[in-house]
Amino acid sequence: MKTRPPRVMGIVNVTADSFSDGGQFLDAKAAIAHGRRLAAEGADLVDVGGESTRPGAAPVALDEELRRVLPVVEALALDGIAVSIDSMKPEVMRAAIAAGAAMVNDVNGFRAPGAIEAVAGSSAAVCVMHMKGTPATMQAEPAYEDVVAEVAAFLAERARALEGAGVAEERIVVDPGFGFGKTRSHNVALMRGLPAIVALGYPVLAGLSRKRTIGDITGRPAGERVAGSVAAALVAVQNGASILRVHDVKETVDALKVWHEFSGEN
Ligand code: HH2
Repeated sequence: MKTRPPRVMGIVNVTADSFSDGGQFLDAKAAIAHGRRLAAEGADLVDVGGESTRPGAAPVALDEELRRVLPVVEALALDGIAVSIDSMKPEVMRAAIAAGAAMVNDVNGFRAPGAIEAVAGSSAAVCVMHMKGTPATMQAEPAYEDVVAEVAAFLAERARALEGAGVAEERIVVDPGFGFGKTRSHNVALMRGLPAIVALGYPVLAGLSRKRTIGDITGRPAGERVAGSVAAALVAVQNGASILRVHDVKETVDALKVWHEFSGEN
């Protein structure tokens, strides 16, 4: 049984090419203002990323990623906002923690050399996500025997690796990585099978906001997937998710309030 209401993580993409909001917040000022807006709308934490992970996205050089994210992390953290850094690069993780980030969100599951070491000595929370392949290749016919079992086994192994390096269990969050090397039917299986991920014993983060599967189900382009995304977020909560990573914070927070009141559940 969950004991706390779900948390909402608002997304700030300091990128030129994110799939739903690329280019909108590439400028530090615009990104900081957006992060503040999301916090004011009720985000419990704000996830700052400087490299798009959309299928086929071009990698971003280390210097450029640091230049994009650090001023944003620093300004939001100084405001007292809980900031998560969305990066696969150990150097970015370290610099963001030094700038005040409270969480490191790695879509690569801390598999890069040095990634575990970058977080181990800090007190930052860590989000370990499952991705099959890399953003460049991940949507090229991803295949699983049993997607839920394979994702759960991966997350358990990565969490053990982090704990082995001294990251306390309480600092770890796991995420099945909706859309990262998954077809629509894999995403559906993971959503229905989410309780098996929850059973690993770590809080589960779910990120479905505006993603292609929502578009496939509704027939809507990325800019018109808010209602579909909110519905997905509620199902994720029903299935045990503790943190929802969303672009549309206000709408998600409203939906959670109504859900909470009517269902009597967290
Ligand atoms: N999804 C995206 C990026 N980071 N992190 C976690 N933990 N879980 C997710 O599902 C997740 C994530 C992709 O969404 P977005 O940031 O909007 O797009 P882009 O990668 O194109 O910037």
